[in-house]
Amino acid sequence: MSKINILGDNLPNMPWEDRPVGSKEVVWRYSANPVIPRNLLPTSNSIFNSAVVTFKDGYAGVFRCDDTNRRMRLHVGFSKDAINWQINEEPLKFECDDKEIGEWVYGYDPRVCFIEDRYYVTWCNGYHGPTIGVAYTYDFVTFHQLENAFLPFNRNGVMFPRKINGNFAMLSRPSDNGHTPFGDIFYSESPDMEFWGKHRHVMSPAPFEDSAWQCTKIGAGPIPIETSEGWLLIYHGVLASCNGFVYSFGSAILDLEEPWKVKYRSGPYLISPQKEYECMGDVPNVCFPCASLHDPATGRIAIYYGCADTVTGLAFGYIPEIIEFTKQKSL
Ligand code: BMA
Repeated sequence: MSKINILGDNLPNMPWEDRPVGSKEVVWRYSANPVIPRNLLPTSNSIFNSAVVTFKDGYAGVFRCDDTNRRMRLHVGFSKDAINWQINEEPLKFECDDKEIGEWVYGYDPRVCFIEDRYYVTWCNGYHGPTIGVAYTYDFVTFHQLENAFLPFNRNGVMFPRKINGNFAMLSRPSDNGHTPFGDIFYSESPDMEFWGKHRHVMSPAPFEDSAWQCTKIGAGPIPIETSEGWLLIYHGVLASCNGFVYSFGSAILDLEEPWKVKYRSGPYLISPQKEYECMGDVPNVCFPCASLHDPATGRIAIYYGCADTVTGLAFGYIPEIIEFTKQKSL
């Protein structure tokens, strides 16, 4: 395997557990999963599909906490080790210059991306149906909400960690106002984080015959990771089974300067719902990744994923191995 260059700051203290002895899995689960229980807050029904990043000398995150009214809310949290989290009991409140945009309806499935000097949050924002909300923060205390990136209906807005072709760049997944039985990943650019255009198609669901776990719809997961092989994208894929949707995740490698061009895409999944906490919960059979941490020096990656729309799990791997797997098993 030739040496792969991975971008990002080194993170020697990131969460980690070695591959279990005898395991041949490319990505393996943390033995202490789930890392965030559903009732971490007195008012939480479930905590899942959440975003974590490095912040100061530790970590911060934006968490999807559905409350016991079953309202979808975002909460800020902090951690020293990225495993044990203190999540604010009060939901996150965005400051917004525009009253109409700033009116809170619901929010879920956040992603957080550090670009240049600040952290951007994107989430599925209720505005006459789901669309992509955008905000930024420097300190995880004050959040400034910007214009919604797209028209409804859209989900899974995931930013790239640097400008591409001089513009901010985002993946998204146009959808419908229900549980969307279709879905392709698209790419868009913006010069100012307000006006989005230059929309390009990235990928469609795979043919059932080739890779059934991703044959109904797909959506970007964590922030893509820049490597000398291209952007490593972890994404979820959905199979419509006779028992409902099944959410797994796999990997793709996108061209560095034209990320709508897919270089490789894994046929087999990396993780599919198999453990009890992934198969049982409010929505059974869901593994839904929204964030990762990585250490370029060792190639380690920790992937945070929602389990059964109820709790949050962690999985580990080595980026060079995931890239090799993606290339070798590409569709
Ligand atoms: C999707 C989103 C996710 C959820 C998944 C499975 O449409 O709503 O938040 O994890 O369905 O219910």
